[in-house]
Amino acid sequence: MSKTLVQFIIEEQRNIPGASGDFTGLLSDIEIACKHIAHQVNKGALIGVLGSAGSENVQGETQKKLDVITNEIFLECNEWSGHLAAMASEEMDEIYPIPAKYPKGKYLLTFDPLDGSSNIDVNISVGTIFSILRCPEGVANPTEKDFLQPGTKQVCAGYALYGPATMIVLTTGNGVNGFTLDRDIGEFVLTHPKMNIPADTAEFAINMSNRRYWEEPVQRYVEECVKGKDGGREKNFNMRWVASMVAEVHRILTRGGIFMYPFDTKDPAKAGKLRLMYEANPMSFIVEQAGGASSTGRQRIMEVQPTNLHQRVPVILGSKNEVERVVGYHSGK
Ligand code: AHM
Ligand code: MG
Repeated sequence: MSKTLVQFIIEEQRNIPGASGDFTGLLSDIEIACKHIAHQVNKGALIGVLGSAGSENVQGETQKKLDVITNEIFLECNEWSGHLAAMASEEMDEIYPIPAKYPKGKYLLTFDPLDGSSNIDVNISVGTIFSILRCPEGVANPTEKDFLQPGTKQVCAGYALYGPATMIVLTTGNGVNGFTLDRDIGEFVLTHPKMNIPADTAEFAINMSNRRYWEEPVQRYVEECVKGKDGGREKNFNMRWVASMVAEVHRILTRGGIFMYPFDTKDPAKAGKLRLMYEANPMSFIVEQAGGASSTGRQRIMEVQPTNLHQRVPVILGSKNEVERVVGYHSGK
């Protein structure tokens, strides 16, 4: 019989002295939330959940109905069990302390409940991204500053991909494993053990419509990829852009590639598009654990000291040798 996600985590936790079972319980709640979200995404128009909610999130982005619904699902599935001290979401202005009627736990959870939601109405893959941090020692009522830990402090990071199959891919700092939802038994089962990103690739992903706003190092790198063998590279490159980061990272984990949402001057007030706490850090942890690399172009993403819950960062991640090349261009090589 195939190993289920919960069985996998229980077995992994047995190797950690003093593990209390809290973490296993938390992951099991997250898994249930992802099953609920998969159901909503899967039913789509049949249950009237597509389209705009008519509201904006803290980032000034129009929320889809499913952004709001999936955020509620994540809160509801994770607030009651006593494993968390607080949560923070891309879709909420402030952190969400665990309500007083529930016991509090030792972990903090950050999440983007429905990443790539601009794709939802056109029936293209979307995902959920999450990251687990420890609540600082002695803090009973965490505030925003308790969340501002660099990515290197993450205990676990994962994503759910709602594609042709629904998957959860996660790391606890001991490699990356992928689980596929078997709808016949209602469980995620281990289908992609020890995922590994090849160091070399001939595939890049970037939103080319932003080209005129990029900095010179990214201009140079992409120009070289486009020219391929005619421009000094040893191979020709292919390009993909799904506009769903989860689908993009999953492709890279499966067959390699480089993904970039770099700094651009389109809106100089923003350091990038993607959010450090909900997107960049968890994806960087996963990518590094699979043998890839992740950088802003100037710094390892997981070493960025967060200063704000909703801050944005440039993201360049994927196959190690290509990421290192782009980083090299940023340092003038
Ligand atoms: P979202 O969290 O509002 O969905 O935004 C994040 C998404 C990523 O999944 C994707 O890589 C990027 O935005 C696509 O941006 P663009 O539409 O500029 O190509
Ligand atoms: Mg997002």
